[in-house]
Parts: sequence; structure tokens; C-alpha cells
Amino acid sequence: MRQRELSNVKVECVQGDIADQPDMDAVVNAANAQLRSGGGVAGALHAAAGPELEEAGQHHAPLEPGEAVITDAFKLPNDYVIHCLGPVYDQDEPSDKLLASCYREALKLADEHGIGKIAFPSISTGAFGYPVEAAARVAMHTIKKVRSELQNVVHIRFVLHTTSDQHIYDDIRKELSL
Ligand code: AR6
Repeated sequence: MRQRELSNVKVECVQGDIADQPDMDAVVNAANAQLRSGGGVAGALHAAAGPELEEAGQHHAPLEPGEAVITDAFKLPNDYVIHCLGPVYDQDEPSDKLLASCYREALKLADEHGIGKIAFPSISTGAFGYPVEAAARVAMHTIKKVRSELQNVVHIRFVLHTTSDQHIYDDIRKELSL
């Protein structure tokens, strides 16, 4: 029975743009502490959502590394944006625990809001400098740990900017039998 429950959460890794995931209920933002627009994922999501996303974020700022908050998605084709502040690599320590906290807290928030389908970017591996393979391991291990606690989330998608990152994430997904 437990095995059947576990296999109900689908995990996939695709190459693409986190701001263009119309079949997902929520998308995750690799945010900055002030929940402002920026480069990378935050830039793409804020540009697509419109200025209301920054306004909504101001109620929650500043974020601490490892923290996640939820807002509306405004002009994005999703119901919600979940904003996570990942650790700056070699600066916010312990970086693996803080990165795991992002995934755990985002999934917890999603589940509490009845979200079924959620798309994540590769948090912290751009401007924040976290090595991609190490980050992918933290992400997949965290999902493996928490997935049996999820009541509503049934589909987790990683949206990677490059095919090289997609392969790294997908290899670790397979290695962990997710
Ligand atoms: N869709 C999916 N992945 C993307 C996209 C996109 N549109 N754009 C970039 N990536 P980053 P961080 C990949 O820098 O490291 C921001 O300026 C990118 O190749 O977005 O957590 C914020 O304002 C990389 O692999 O997030 C913060 O200050 C990954 O997404 C800071 O950067 C994460 O890159 C957050 O840094």
C-alpha cells in the first residue's frame, strides 16, 4: 500500500522556460530576499506576471535563505507562484540543508493550498553559484523524503534551462528511482 502511495507522485525533468508552464498549478521562483524582479528565473517570472507580482511579494519580504512563501501568479498561466530564497553557495551555510529546506517548504505550502502540479527551476544554481549536480542531488533526495507526506501534490516537474542541466537532473532522478 505504501509503495502504491509513493508512486502516485510523478517526477519529471524537462528543458524549458519556467515562465511557460501553462499546465502546472504553481511555479516556483528562485527569488531574491526582497522578492523583487532580477535576472534568471525571477526576471522571467516577474516579466510574465506583471508588476503586481512584486507588489504581492512586498508583504512577505525579506525572506531568509531556505524560506518559501506563496502569492498569486497574476498574468502567468498558473494559479500560484511559490517564492524560495535559495542559499548563496559558499556563503549561506549549511547550504545543502538550506537548499533542502526550499524544496521541503515549497512542497509543504503547495500541498496546504491544494496544488496538484508544481514546476521547480534549479534553485541556487545560477547567480547563487551552487554546483548543478550537487543541487540536483539535494532536490531529488528531499522529494524522495517528503513525497509520502503529500496529500495533494501528484506531479513535480523540474524545468531546466539547458539540456545539459536537464540530463544531470534526470540522471539523479533515475538513480533515486523517482
Ligand atoms: N526558466 C528555467 N530556468 C531558468 C530560467 C528560465 N526562464 N532562467 C534561468 N534559469 P537563477 P539563483 C536557470 O540565477 O541561482 C536572480 O537574479 C539558470 O540557468 O535564476 O537561485 C534573483 O533575483 C539556473 O540554472 O537563480 C536572485 O537574486 C537556475 O535557473 C538570484 O538571481 C537558477 O538561476 C537567485 O539566484
